[in-house]
Amino acid sequence: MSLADKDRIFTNLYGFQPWNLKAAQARGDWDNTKKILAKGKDAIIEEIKASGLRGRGGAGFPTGLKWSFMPKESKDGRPSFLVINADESEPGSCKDREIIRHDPHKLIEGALVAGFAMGARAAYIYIRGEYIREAEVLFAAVQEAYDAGLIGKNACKSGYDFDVFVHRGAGAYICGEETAMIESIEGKKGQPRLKPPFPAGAGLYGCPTTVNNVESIAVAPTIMRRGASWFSSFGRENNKGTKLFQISGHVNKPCVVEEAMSISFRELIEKHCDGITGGWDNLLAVIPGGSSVPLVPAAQIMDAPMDFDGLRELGSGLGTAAVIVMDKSTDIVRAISRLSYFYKHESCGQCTPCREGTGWMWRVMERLRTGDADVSEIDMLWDVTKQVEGHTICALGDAAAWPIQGLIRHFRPEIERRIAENVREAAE
Ligand code: L3W
Ligand code: SF4
Repeated sequence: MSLADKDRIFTNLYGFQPWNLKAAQARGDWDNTKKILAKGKDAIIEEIKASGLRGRGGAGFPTGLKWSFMPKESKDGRPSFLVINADESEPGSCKDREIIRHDPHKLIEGALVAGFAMGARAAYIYIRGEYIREAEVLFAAVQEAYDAGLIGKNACKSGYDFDVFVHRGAGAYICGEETAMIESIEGKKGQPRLKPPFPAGAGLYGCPTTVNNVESIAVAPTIMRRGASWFSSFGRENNKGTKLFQISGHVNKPCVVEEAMSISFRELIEKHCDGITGGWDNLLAVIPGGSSVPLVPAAQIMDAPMDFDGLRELGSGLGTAAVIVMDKSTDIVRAISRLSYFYKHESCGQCTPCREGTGWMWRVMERLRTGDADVSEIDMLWDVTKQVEGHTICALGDAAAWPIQGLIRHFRPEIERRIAENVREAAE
C-alpha cells in the first residue's frame, strides 16, 4: 500500500510554500497545541506508544517506550532534557535537512509536545555544522515561536515553561552518536560514553535525557492530532507509520519522499524515481538504510518490504531509510572501499578495535580494489570485521564492519576475479 497525498505529514517537504510561522500555521502546525498538552503527560506517551512509532534515526527503538523511561517527577531537583539529533551525517541521509529547511515548525512544536510528555525543562537541537542555511532557518523559526509565546515561559498558555536551544556541531560524524552528542553539547570532545547508564538515567549534565531523531519528534504533533490508529494504519505489524525515504544513486529521479512504511522497493522506485537508470535489468545492488547497513543484491531487494523487519530478514536494515541505488556501472569494491575510508576517518579513536580495525579494513579493501592481494586475505578481512563488530563502545565499529561483510557475502566472485586478473597481469 502506498501513501495518498492527504495522509502526508510533511506537506511542505519541497518548500513550495514558505517555512515561516504564518505559513506553518496555515498548514495546521501549532493548531491548539494547548489542547494536546492538556491531555497530560501519560496520555501523550500512551498515544505515541499505541501509534507504533519507532525511532527514525537508524536504530528503530520504540519512541513511546523511550519516553516512558524518563522519571515522572524530579527526585533530587535535577531537570530533565530532550536532545534532538539533527547531526545528519550518515552517507545517503538527507531527510532531516528537508524537514528543517522547509517545515521547521513541525520540529519545534514536536519538541514542545515530546518535552512536555517527558517533563523536560528544555530541548537542545544539535544540528550538523555543515547545515549552515538550515541552522539559519532553525534559529529564525525558534525565535518566531518565542515571539508568538508558543515556547518559553507559559508555552502556548499551558502553564508550562519550555526552552529550545539550537546547538551547531563542528563536522564530526561521531557526534551523531547520542552520548558523543551529549559530550559535545557539554563542551567536551565528542566521544561516545559507555552504556549503560543510558541517557534516560544519566544524560546531559548528568540529568535524565532522551535523545531522539528530528523525524521522530517532528511527526509527534500530527500523531496526536490525527490519532495513533491513523498512524498505525500504515505499514505492517511492528513496522508502522509513514516514513521519509531518501533515494539517491542510479535512479532516474533521485528524491526525498514520504511513503507508507513497508512499501516494496520496486513500487517506491517506480512511483517516485521513474525507475532505475538503464532499466530494472541494470540494477546491481542497493544499500537500503544509509552506509552503515550491508548492501542487498538486486534479485533479493526487488520485492522486499522497505521496513525494519523486511530488510533485517535480508541481512541488512532500514537504518535511516537512505536508499543508495547502484546499477551495473558501479565498481562495487571501490564503492565499499570508499565507505571504509569514511569510517576510518570518522573513528573517534578511543577504543582499539575501531581505531586500529577501521584502518586495517580500509587498507585491505584498497588492495582488494586494485587486485593487489592474495585470495586468502578475503577470509582474513572477514575475520577482522568479526573482531571489530560487537567489540567497541559505540555502533561505529559495527557500521564499519557491516558494509564489508555485505560485500564479501554477495560479491566474493568479483573480488576473486580482480585478484586473479592482477596476478595474471603481473605474470605477463
Ligand atoms: C534505555 C535501555 N534506553 C536502548 C535507547 C538508546 C538509544 C536508542 C537506540 O545507534 C543506529 C546505529 C547506526 N534503556 C535502552 C535504551 N536504549 N536500550 O534506544 O539505541 P541503540 O544502541 O540500538 O542505537 P544507537 O546507538 O542510537 C543508531 C545506525 O543507527 N545508522 C546511522 C544513523 C545515522 C544518523 C545520522 O546521520 N544522524 O542517525 C544507520 O543505520 O549505525 O546502529 O537512544 O539510548 N535498556
Ligand atoms: Fe570511538 Fe570507534 Fe570506539 Fe565508537 S567504536 S567509541 S567511534 S573508537
